[in-house]
This record gives sequence, C-alpha cells and structure tokens, in this order.
Amino acid sequence: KTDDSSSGSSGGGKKTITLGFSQVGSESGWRSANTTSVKDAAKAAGYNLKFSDAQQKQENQISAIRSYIAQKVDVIAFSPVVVTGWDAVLKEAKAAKIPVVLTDRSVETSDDSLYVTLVGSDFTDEGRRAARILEKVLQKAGHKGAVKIAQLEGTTGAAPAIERAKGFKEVMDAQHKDDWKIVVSQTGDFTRAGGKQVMAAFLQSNPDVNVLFAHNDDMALGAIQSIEAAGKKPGKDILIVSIDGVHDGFVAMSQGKINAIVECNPLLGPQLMEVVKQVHDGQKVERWIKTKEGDYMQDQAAAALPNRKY
Ligand code: GYE
Repeated sequence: KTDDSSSGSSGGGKKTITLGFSQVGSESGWRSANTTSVKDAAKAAGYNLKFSDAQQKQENQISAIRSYIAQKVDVIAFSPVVVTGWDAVLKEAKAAKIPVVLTDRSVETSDDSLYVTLVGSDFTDEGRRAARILEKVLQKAGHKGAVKIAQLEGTTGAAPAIERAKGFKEVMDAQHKDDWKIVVSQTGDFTRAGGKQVMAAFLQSNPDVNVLFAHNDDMALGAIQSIEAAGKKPGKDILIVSIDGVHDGFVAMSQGKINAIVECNPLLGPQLMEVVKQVHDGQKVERWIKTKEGDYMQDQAAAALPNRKY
C-alpha cells in the first residue's frame, strides 16, 4: 500500500525536501496516531512525503526503502518492524548518499554509520516504569500473596517488545525475586485480536494468573474481552498494567478495567521533521533524540482523558 501525499513547494526558490517514510503497519491505536502525526507534520513543514505502510512485514519495508533509493529521495525515515536484518538495505542507502533517520524503533547493526539518529522512546525504561507502577497497583489493591504475571509481548524481534520485557524483568529480578513470577508470556503482535486470543489461551493454561502486563494498550484491550468472557473482572481479579496511553486505553482505565498505563508518545512527527531538515542541511544531530512521557494510575484517568491528544 503506497500513497504519495505530495505537498506543495516550500517557496522562496528553495528545493522542497522529499522524504521517503516506511511505516511499520497499522497494528494499534499508537500506530494510527503516529501515522497521522507524521503526515500532518510533513505537510506543515512543506515536504514532499512518500509514505508506505509495510503491514508489519520486514520484506515490505525493505522494498519500500529500495524504491525510495531508486527515486533518489533526499532523506529516508522508517520505523523498523524488527531490530535485525537491515544492514544490506542500509548499505545501499549509504552508497546512494541518502541519509537514514530511524523513528520510534531502533535497529541492531555492526556499522554505526548506517543511520544518523533515532527519534523515539526509551523502551527499556518504559518496562522498568511498568514494573514500578505495578508495585503501586498491588499496594493500592491490597494484594496479598504471590504475584502471578501473564505477559503479552509485542511483535517478536521488535525493539519495544525486547526492551520492555527486559526493563520489566530487571526491576522484577532486583526487587521481587521471591514474590513476583512471570508464569506465562507470549506475543500478541501488538494487536487487539492477538491480545484477545493469547489471553484466552493463558486463562485456560494458567487460570491462577492475577496480573497482566501488556506491552501495549491494544493487547490489554483485547485481553479484557477474554477476561470478561471467562467470568473474571479486569482491574480486580486480574490487575492490568499496559503501555502507550491511547484514548481507548484511558477509557478502559477510567472504567476501572486497566489499573495503570505507562505513557509512550506517538506524536513524533514534528520532532522528526525538524531532524530531517537538520540532517538534510548537513547539521550534526544527537544520536538518540528521546521523547518525554509520563505514568498514569487509574484514579487519574477520568481527569486526564479530555486532554489526551491521541
Ligand atoms: O507501543 C505499539 C505499537 O513501536 C512504540 O508499536 C511502538 C509500539 C507501540 O504497535 O502500540
């Protein structure tokens, strides 16, 4: 799927920047908000944006990037669906002298010169924050006894899935070796359908889980359906912590079904466009441009909801 939302020239005789952007897919509310932010910001900046949606498939992203190289765009930006397997295509971009800016997710590469910078969140820290907010949730719920955690992981091999799990486990191993245990963990691919299906299976195999840690809100929302279908109360029988802070996540939290959300900001468009301009102009930029975000407990949900921007 490719749509070229070309916008007008920047005027003043300056050449319009052509930006090729390869999006992961449209798997979640976070992703929809991110796509809108990128398109709006490119338009506002007066860039010629070539946008394509890879439908969560690395091969689609690789061919989109190759086509941007063939079209000789000025800058390539993309959110890599998984961390590995990019060196070949990134080398082709380098050989064509087209700078690459990563956004949202990172890659693993042996050659640091293959991309200029990453504009995105610290996912390991989000995992740590999720564990710390779970401590508060358990305390608030007056939870006693063993904490049996079900984890819904994001897309296998994706930076946010790897790093959120890592950050969470880090706090768990350091502070809760005796009282917390991840009893079951599987990918739900960051989608509602995935969360729903995998949670239903978890409830069959491990009916005693009392906490759900979901790597994003959409999977938590899908899981809530399965928890209710099993005759249990989400937010009570199973305490739920998730990551993102999308509108529907906040609605579920204000209804008492999600206990806490760690925010991950998808509105990266304006920052990305700024960096693209700097890179295009040959300026030096930071290697990692981090996004600022907050944490929310259930009792803050109703008040925060009207002000949420995604
Ligand atoms: O948390 C999830 C989306 O990469 C941060 O991808 C992003 C994640 C986000 O599908 O909802």
